[in-house]
Formats: sequence, structure tokens, C-alpha cells
Amino acid sequence: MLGRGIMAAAALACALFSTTTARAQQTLEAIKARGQLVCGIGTGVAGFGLPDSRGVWQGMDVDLCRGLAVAIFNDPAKVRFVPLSSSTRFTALGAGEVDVLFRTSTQTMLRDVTLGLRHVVTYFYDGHGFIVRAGSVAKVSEMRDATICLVQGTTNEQVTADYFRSINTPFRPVLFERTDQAAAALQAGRCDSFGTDASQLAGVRSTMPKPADWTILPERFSKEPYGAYIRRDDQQWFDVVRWYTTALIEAEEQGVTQANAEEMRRTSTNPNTRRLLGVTPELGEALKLDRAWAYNIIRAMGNYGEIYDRSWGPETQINLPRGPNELWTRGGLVYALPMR
Ligand SMILES: N[C@@H](CCC(=O)N[C@@H](CS)C(=O)NCC(=O)O)C(=O)O
Repeated sequence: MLGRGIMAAAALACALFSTTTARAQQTLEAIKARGQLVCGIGTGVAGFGLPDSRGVWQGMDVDLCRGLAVAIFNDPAKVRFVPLSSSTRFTALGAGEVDVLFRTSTQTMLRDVTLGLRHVVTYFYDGHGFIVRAGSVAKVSEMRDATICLVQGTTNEQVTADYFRSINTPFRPVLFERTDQAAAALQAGRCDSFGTDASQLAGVRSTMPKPADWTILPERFSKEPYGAYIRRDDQQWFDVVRWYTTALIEAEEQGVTQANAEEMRRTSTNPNTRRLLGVTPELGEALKLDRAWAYNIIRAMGNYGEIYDRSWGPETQINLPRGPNELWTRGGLVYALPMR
């Protein structure tokens, strides 16, 4: 009797496992059937994702979404952007409202292990900082009893609390749902400082009426390595998102650019370049994508450095030096695992 019960339970668990895994494994197929990638982005921060005067989203996270659409459809327009606040982003992904998050999301152990999600490859290295009115304070430790604007659902809440507790100094947090609300409160004098990832502070500062009135203090209080997020147990989609992000970096490492990709594909004798650009088919076949997937991405969006510069480079309002987001060959942390 007991034997039969256990057998039935085992059969049920196995059926459940196979259906959930089967369902989880279907993101890429679902996207292909839908004819469009659905990408979770931020609610609006210059540099990562902000609509321009024509209402077209511009920024690094947005471009990374477009590049992924090229990997699948060879068309950067086959993507729908879903702006998500920090506190709703992971629930929306878990519920299947979006296929992937490229949304200033720090990769942490607890997020990776406890949310039923998975983060995939670091595409941007950042750290927590504070912006203050120019000349108000020189160091964060001077902000005793300060009112600090923070965005709900971010790592920045904990980082700020951890730091002030560590120096035994009281502060008053003021929480907001979105970045623009926190930035407006700062400028309206409702808080003495705004604490978040330094690149986002640079983005926010670049859109202020008088950026020179504001200082991003030099200290950094955490590591905030951003990765794309997907649902757990979807190995095929994990592979696609992982090696897509890596291909952008590999292209820069190999000197393949938006301008020279076509010529490199025709003339390069470097086996790694020939593999990357689909002269030989093995990389595309392994991912069940077109053999020219990486070539198409670089032609449409550029390599990692070109995507970075389009949003943060010297030609932009923000002009954020690459720093840790420089290639490892130039003293940064950006490194592509071997694509072979
Ligand atoms: N990297 C941190 C913070 C990321 C974050 O979401 N920052 C806020 C600003 S403080 C945000 O919403 N940024 C994107 C947006 O508003 O578009 C995290 O993963 O929790």
C-alpha cells in the first residue's frame, strides 16, 4: 500500500517537474512565436534608459535589449520595452510579464538564490554613492541626522543603512518608488542627499537644470555589478542571454566594430573572429540562433565599447569615464569568457 503511495507521489513530482521545466525552458520559443522580445527596463534614468524628445527610449540598458532582439530576429525594432520600478521589477519577471531584465539590477547572492530568478554575466560595474548640494559636505560621515532620499526595492537602502550604522551615525531615510521622484525631492530641498549607484547619480545630475550646483561625493560604499535577470530553470535562455552579452565584449576585445564588421567577416584570418562573425557555424548552432547572430548584433548596435560610449561617452551630456567598465586589457574589469 505504502509502496504504491510513494510511487504515485514520485510520478506526480516528476510530472510537475517536467511541466515546470518544460514551461520554463520555453522563453526563447515563446519569443520567436510572439515575434517580439519583451524587455524590462527602468522608469527613467539618463544613461541607462530615458525617452528622448521624440519619446524614443535611449540608453545602455535599452540598447542591450535591442541587441538581444537582433540576436533572435536580426531586427532591433522587434522589442517592447516595459518600464518597471525597482520594487516591481523582479515580480514582473517572475510572473512572465517580461522575458528579461536589463535594468540597473545588481547581482547579489540572495537575489540569485531566493527569488526563483537568475542573473546572467556582469555588463556594468558600479558602486553606491551620494549626491549633495555643492559645498554642503565633503564627506558622507559629516551627514549626521541628514535626510537621505532613497528608492524602494533597491540595494541602496541596505547599503546606506549599513554604512551609517557602521559609523554609529543617525540619518533619516525618505523612500520613493521612482528615481525621478527622489531627484525632484532632492532639488526641492526635501532631502539633503540622494543615495544610489554612482552612474545613476551621474545620469540624474546631467538632467538637472544646474548640474554644477550638485556634487557626487567621491566615496563608494558597495559593489553594484549589474547583470541581466531571467527566470530560473531556463537553461536555453540563460545560454542565449549569457553569450549574447559576452559576444559584445568579445567583439571589442577583437577590435570588431559596427564599421569594420563586414570587412572583418570577409577578410579576417583570426579563427576567433571567424567564429564570432559566423564564418564558421558552430557558435550559432550551439545557441539555435542564426550563424550570423553576433555579426548582425555588432552591425546593428556596435560592440560593448560602442554601446557604452553611445550612452556615457565623451559626446554625451554625462561623459562618464569607463573606469571599471573598461576592458581588462586596458585596466578595467570587462572580460569575455572564451567563445570557442
Ligand atoms: N543597482 C541597485 C539600484 C538600481 C535601481 O533600481 N536604482 C533606481 C534608482 S535609485 C532605479 O530605479 N533606477 C532605474 C530607473 O529609475 O530607471 C539595485 O539593483 O537595487
